[in-house]
Amino acid sequence: MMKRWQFSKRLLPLLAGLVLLLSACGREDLSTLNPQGSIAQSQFDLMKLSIGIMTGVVVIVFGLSLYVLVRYRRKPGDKSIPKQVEGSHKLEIIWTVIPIILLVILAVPTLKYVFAFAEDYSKDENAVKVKVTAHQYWWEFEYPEYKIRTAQDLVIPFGKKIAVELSTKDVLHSFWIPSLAGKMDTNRTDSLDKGNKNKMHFDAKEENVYRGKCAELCGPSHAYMDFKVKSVNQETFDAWVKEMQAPAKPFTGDAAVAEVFKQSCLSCHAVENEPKTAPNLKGIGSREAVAGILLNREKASESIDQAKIEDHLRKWIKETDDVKPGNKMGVIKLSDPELDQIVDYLANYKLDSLEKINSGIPNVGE
Ligand code: HEC
Ligand SMILES: [Cu+2]
Repeated sequence: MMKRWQFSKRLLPLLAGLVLLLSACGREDLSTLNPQGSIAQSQFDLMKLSIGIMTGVVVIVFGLSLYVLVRYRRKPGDKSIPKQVEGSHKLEIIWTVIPIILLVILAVPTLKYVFAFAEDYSKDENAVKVKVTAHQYWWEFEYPEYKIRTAQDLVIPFGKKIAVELSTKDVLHSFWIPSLAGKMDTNRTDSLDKGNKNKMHFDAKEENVYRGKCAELCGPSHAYMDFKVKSVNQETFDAWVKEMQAPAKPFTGDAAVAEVFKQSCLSCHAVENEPKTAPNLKGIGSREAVAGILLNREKASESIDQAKIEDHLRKWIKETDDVKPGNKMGVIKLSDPELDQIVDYLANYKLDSLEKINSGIPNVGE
C-alpha cells in the first residue's frame, strides 16, 4: 500500500504538467478543432476521418492480439504444437485487401479536398481579392479591386470566398488563421527573388472576430506577429470600403504638431491609401489591437475599450522595442504635448462601420 502511494506521488508532477500543457491546447480562438468556415470544416472532417480509421485499426488489432493472448495461452502440461497457418492464402488476402479498402476510403475525399483547396478564385467575380504582404512583424492587407489597404485587421464579408495572394517584403513568414484555414507560406516575389506567389482561399460562416498568427519563425518578435480577421455582413463591408476610400481624417491638433506628424510619422505610414513601408493608420481607433498585439479587448464579445486604445498607442509609440523587440519602427522622440495630440488624433480616428460592430449594436441590415 505504502509503496503504491510513493509511486503515485511521483506521477503527480507529471500529471500536473500534462494538465497545464493540455489546457493551453483548449484555446478556442487559435484552434483548428473549432472550424468556423467551409475550408476549415473540410480540413477538420479529413482529420476526423483519418483519426477515425486509425483508431478503428488500433482497437481491432490490439483487441485481437489480446484475445489471442488470453484465449490461446499454453495450458499447464500441454506440449502439443498448434496448427501452422504459414502461407495461408485466405489470411494473406484478408490482411492485404482490408488495408487497401481503408486507404481508398481515405484517399478519395483527401484527393477531392486537396484539389478543392487549391482552386484559384483570383479571377472569380464573386470573390473578394486580398493581397497579403507579410513584414517583420506585421501584416499588410491590400484590396486591389477597391484600391484600399489596411494593416493587422483583415476585414471580410462573411459567406463570401476570400481569394488571397501571399508574399513577403523581407523573410519567409506563414499566414495562418487556425479557425478558418490551414497555413500558407509567404515568399519573396520581387525582382531580387522571384518566388512563387502563393494563393489560397477561405470563407467565414458568420459575423465574428478570428485570430491569426505568423506560423514561421521570422525573427525576435515572431511570436507577436498576430492579426485579426473581422468577418462582417456585406452591408457593413461595403460601408467599410467606402469609408476607407474616403479622404483621411484631417489632423486634429495644432498646426505645429501636424507638421511633426507629417515629417516624423507619415514618412513611413500612410493615412490615405498609397503604398508605404509601415502599417496604414486609417481608422486605427477602431482596430482590434495596436501593432497587432496590444489587444483593445480580450474577447470578441466584449466591446473595445477607448482607454485601452489610448494607453496602447502611447505605450507603442514610446516603447516600441519593449512591445516588439527588433521591430522596424524604432523609437521616435516626441515632446509630451506632441505625443498627447498624436495619440488623441489616432485613438479617435474611427470608422463608423467598424464602430457599430465593436459596440455590439446590431449591424446594418439586421
Ligand atoms: C521608420 C519608419 C517609421 C516611422 C518614422 C514611424 N513608424 Fe510607426 N511603424 C513603423 C513600422 C515598421 C511599424 C510596424 C511595426 C511592427 O508591428 O512590427 C509601425 C507601427 C506603428 C503603429 C501600429 C500600427 C498598427 O497597425 O497597429 C503605430 C500606431 C505607429 N507606428 C505610429 C507611429 C507614429 C505616431 C509615428 C510618428 C511619431 C511613427 N509611427 C513613425 C514604422 C515607422
Ligand atoms: Cu512572421
